[in-house]
Amino acid sequence: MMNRVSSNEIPAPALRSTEPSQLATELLERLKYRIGKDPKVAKPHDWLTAAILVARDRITDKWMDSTRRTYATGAKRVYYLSLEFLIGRLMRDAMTNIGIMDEMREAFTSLGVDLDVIAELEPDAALGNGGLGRLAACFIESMATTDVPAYGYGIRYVHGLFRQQMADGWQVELPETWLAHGNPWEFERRESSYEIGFGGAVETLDLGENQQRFVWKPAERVIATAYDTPAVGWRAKRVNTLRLWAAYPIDPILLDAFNAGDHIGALRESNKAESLTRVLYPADATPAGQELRLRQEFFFSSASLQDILRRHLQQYPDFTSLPDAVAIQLNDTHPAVSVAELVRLLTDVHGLEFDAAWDIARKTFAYTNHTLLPEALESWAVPLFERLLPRHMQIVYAINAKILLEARRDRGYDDQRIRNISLIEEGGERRVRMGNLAFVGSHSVNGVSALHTELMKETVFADLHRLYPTRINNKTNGITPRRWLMQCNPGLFNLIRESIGVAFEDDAERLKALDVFAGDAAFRERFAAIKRENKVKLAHLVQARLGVRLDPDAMFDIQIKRIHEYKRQLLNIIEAVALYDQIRSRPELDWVPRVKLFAGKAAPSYHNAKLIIKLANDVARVINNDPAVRGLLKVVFVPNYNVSLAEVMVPAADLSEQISTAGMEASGTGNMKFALNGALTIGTLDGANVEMRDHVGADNIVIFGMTAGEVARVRAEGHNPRAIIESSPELSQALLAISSGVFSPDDRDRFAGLIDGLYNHDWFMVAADFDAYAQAQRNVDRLWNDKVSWNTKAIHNTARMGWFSSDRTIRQYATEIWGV
Ligand code: B1N
Repeated sequence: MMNRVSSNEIPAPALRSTEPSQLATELLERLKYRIGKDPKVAKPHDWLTAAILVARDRITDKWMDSTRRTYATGAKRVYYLSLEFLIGRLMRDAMTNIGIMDEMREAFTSLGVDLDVIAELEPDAALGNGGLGRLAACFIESMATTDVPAYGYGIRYVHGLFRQQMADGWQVELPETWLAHGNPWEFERRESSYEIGFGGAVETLDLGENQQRFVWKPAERVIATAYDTPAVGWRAKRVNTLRLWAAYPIDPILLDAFNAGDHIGALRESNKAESLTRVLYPADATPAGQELRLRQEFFFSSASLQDILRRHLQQYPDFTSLPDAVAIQLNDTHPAVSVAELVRLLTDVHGLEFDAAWDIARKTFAYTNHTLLPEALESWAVPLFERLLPRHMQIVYAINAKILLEARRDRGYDDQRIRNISLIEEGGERRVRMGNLAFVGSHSVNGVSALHTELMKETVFADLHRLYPTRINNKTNGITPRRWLMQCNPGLFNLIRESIGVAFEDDAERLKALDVFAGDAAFRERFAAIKRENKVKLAHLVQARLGVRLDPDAMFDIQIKRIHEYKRQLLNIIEAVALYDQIRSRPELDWVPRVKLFAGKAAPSYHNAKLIIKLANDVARVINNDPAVRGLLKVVFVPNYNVSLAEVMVPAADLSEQISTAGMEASGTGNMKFALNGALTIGTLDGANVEMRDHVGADNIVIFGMTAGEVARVRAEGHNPRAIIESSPELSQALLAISSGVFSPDDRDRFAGLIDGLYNHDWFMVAADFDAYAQAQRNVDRLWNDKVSWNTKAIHNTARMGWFSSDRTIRQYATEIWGV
């Protein structure tokens, strides 16, 4: 009757006070009753666990509210299927979003503990490689923020992305163990478990009248068990669920074998099952073509779909309503086998006709493409696919027959076009093309920047685009401004608040109001002072980790991302060498002091990428120890790049390097993080850089180099990189120095092969773009010397980057693809 909380009930968190004294009480309570420790003997990790439990409990009531609200309103649910979620730390994010950050810090102070020290102990959840996984993490946060009822589905890898160590300048990979101290964020859901099959055979049951039923009898089965993590949005409007699957054996131990004395054999099945979700494949924009990868993809796709269908049947009588109640977004082709699995579940398990199931699938799925690199487009050898997923192979053939018939009969496609759109790559080894499967099985296919989307239409999907001309659409990537401004750059965040008020906290495009402050000298000074403080912080980190002293008044020029030839870290390093030459030969000139910082991981099997890391370290050693450069140039490679390191490096950048070969970086999202935090970009007209130029204005970004069209033309017509190199004395000299062993006296030929590649084919246009890049860098130097102008441009960048909020991206997905 009385709608009031009685005194012996636990008040809902909204009603619970956020007074530091109340939070301190809760911390002590968690410490005692959940961890079993007295504050006197509590270790820092115990305090971390207590802090997370206090935050998590406050989130949990909101979480249940959100779930109830979704049921009650019958709202459409969005499922984001992704093999990667590169989350990083969660505690600061969660506390900021529920609005208890400052109070928590005070509560900890009252207990004699420093929250900032404790927060550093939280391991990064590194369940992703790079941009694709980080985008999924930003989307999870933005879907909660924009009140979209959503679930993220992925894999609970025991080992996330490897830890990178340097041994004599070479990358060494070490296992990452984020679960070593347990994971207080997650809830294990034993009741949400599904069987996942592999291999075996398909039985055909003849039902008469030309009717057949197919029953897949898998040879192997494992159990998928759910682990849920709450995902809280800004101001805790909504809390969604990130559901990650772990694999377990059906029989944890084979008792017969054990009793017969075969103690190892008794655990073989168990080990095999658990190895499925043990480790994240460390390949970024490259295929990880092993069988275990296909097993991971099918495992999490099948578990997620079974979960989605079960939930649907709790609320609806059958599956005809599925496309109205459910939207499933495929994050790249990694979950594309879902298309066949949904058709199988609907027909073989739930008894629908093939055509009805196919129609439902197409209306339910949407697919995001993240790369055009031909070597990165996933495909599976037919014999492997057939052996592991025999029923899905049949379904792929059935879909293919349908599509090819339509194309040939209704649209007059010739043999060449038929070959291009087929789900099966013929000629040589036959392979299942996962991109084509995802394309035909979806009602929407999107790219991640305007340029990338246009190139999708012109290249890999040209013939499918002609067949389905309205299917391809663009959704330019975004980043969450909570993590990438509010949390990582509190100095700038507070200055902005003080200047334009708090409206931008709920609508990043309101940052525009900052634009006029670019003309205010006092504001510029404060903006610059905050940048300098962030640089001091990074300098401390570099000093502590590498023993290299950095001058915070030098320009911090930063390139951080996965190491890949197309991203052209090599171009940046060669330019550093050329600059080094110039400083040494003309020391009397007025050189701008610069620190070139690099960080990023290489795929363990990517030879050239690892060599590029070694080159960066070799060049750094020589330059940093040469008294002739008088500290005017420093080069630093910071090991073990991850989300938490990015949170320190991004706010400290003056210059952001976004220099991929035009046409090759689908979008980039690091580019957005830097510009939002007031760095100027030096970049090519690639990915989202193009749209960033449109938003910040051509005067506030430094663009150089060949366009995507020019790159395509040169590649088609062939070019002569040797002639280009020989006509550029600066470039020739730098390449000669590197290839002749100036930076590798212990192994003079170490880089000869790498440099030969530039002379002989220069696929990534490093030589072709060098002069334009070097010239652009000297323009950057000139801008730097005019501090008023530099700071003005930096402020314009921050003010005009609001559009790149992932809230905007998610709203576009919601209205234009998901219909929510
Ligand atoms: O996805 C990001 C984009 O901003 C980047 O430009 C793009 O390179 C990145 C296989 C990938 N594309 N493809 C991958 C990752 C892991 C893997 O196993 C491919 N990552 C991207 C977000 O749209």
